Amino acid sequence: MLQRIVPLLVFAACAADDPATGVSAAALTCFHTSTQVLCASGAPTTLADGRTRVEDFYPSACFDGDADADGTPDFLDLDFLGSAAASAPPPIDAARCPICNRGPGTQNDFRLQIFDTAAELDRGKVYAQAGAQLTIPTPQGVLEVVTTAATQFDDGMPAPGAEIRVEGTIVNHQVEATRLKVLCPAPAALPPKNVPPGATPPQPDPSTPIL
Ligand SMILES: [Ca+2]
Repeated sequence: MLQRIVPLLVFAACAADDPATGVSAAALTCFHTSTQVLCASGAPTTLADGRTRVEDFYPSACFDGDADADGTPDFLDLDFLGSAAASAPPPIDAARCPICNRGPGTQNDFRLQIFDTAAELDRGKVYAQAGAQLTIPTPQGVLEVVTTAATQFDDGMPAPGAEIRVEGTIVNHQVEATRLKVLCPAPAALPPKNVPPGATPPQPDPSTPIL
């Protein structure tokens, strides 16, 4: 019996974080600004600002994995859902990018229903924001959502990194939101000066508009 237990203990010790520091291996370090989410590759210690700097700004700055090594962090990656890596619990790291568990489905679970010109996005993640326009990645491309003076906002305002629910009408290849609910708010926006020069926005694949 002991022989069966020992290998498990060894595995657990390898997979767990260093209890002395709470640090786990991170493929990417991500930064939330008022217009987009940007990520830098590599271990946190290779960043000019260092891990302590990231922890100071958490969750606006956070560490994350990249299970399929496509440059998009797990917390934003639609491909990550359903993968073998997704079924394993993520490493425990105090500065790991937050996971959104509110609303229908699970994080990264993109859900869009279209009936004629009516659109209902049950769950989507805001990648980028330009004024009233929000860019949401989907498995087939990107969805553009635009808010207006008539949009009813529930539970806060959307921003890059937020998980949202939208009801609206398709107008000019965009979903004009009549109602927008924030399932999980975005972290506070970092000033651009706090983002390392090497950080770049994850590129949705494909990146073509779906409407
Ligand atoms: Ca990825």
